[in-house]
Amino acid sequence: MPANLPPQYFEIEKKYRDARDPQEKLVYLQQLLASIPKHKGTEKLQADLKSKISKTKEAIDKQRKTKGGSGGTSYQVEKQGAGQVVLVGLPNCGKSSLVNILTNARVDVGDYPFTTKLPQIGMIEYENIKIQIVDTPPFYEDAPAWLYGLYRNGDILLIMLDGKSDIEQDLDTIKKGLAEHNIFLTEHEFGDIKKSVIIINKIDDESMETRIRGKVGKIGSALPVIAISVGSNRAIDELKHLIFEQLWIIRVYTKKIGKPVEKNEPVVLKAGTTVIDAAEHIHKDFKKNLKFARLWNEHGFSGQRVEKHQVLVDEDIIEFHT
Ligand SMILES: Nc1nc2c(ncn2[C@@H]2O[C@H](COP(=O)(O)OP(=O)(O)OP(=O)(O)O)[C@@H](O)[C@H]2O)c(=O)[nH]1
Ligand SMILES: [Mg+2]
Repeated sequence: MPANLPPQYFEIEKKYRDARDPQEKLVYLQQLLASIPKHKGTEKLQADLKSKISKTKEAIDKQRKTKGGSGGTSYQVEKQGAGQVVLVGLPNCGKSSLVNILTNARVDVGDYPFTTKLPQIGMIEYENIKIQIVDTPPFYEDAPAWLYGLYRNGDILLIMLDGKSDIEQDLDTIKKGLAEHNIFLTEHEFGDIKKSVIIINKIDDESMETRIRGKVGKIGSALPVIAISVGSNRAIDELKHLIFEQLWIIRVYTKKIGKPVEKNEPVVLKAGTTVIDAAEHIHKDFKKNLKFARLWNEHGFSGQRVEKHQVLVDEDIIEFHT
């Protein structure tokens, strides 16, 4: 065994030895390779690890083929509610714990990686609407194609990082892996640009929050970032609000002429929707026959007539006159 291996190497090696699943083993082998200093003294160890990595990849491929081929299994989640948000994160960062705290779903949580094997769904109640959240198996190199399919289908990706780990490196790993599948989090010449929110989990107390502050600034230049703790219930309501904001949706209440408004069942529309678009969304005939509308909101409207191209905002109350 070459000298000068960092203590982290031995911690990962122990996890590698305890791992049963080949996908789990692959993650640890890749972490082991990344953790060793690259110099002459470690060349043999690097070669050994690379050989183990390729053998493990072969074993995973074989396993997939015997289960019906890598393209054979597909897990898609039909959208429900006002929007679909999909979790993306390395093993053990707390994805399933978040789904449990945000929804009534009870998904398995474990202090070992690869607890989640298949997508799981929960509904987040945000004020008077429901937002669908999809818990996913962990992100890793060579993850099955359907996992990327789940990511592509989401209206927003919630990129979750473990605040106790190296968040810059983990975010980099995720971004690179997504980019290899043409999924980009920020402006790019081609491929899907996914709206995303970065969640740094396990920021359990003030001192951790102070420690992480500098890093948050660094990684969050282009994307919204929020530090939370599922374990200590920190910033969970703020996260819900951020998810709602990032979905770019508005809730509009329609009222019958001369009747009071009911606020429990809003119509959910895309931000930027106009009066006429809303009329069409609600009923094709409304659009055809619309003469004008009246609007109420907290920004100065109290039943005034508005034009068809008036842009609606969240919580507008609208009365269609046909
Ligand atoms: N300290 C601390 N631990 C947490 C927090 N959130 C989750 N954990 C713990 O982290 C471990 C992993 O949690 P999971 O929710 O299973 O993580 P996951 O990302 O779903 O894991 P995989 O399904 O394997 O990808 C569990 O032991 C949780 O109790 C947190 O905010 N603080
Ligand atoms: Mg999980």
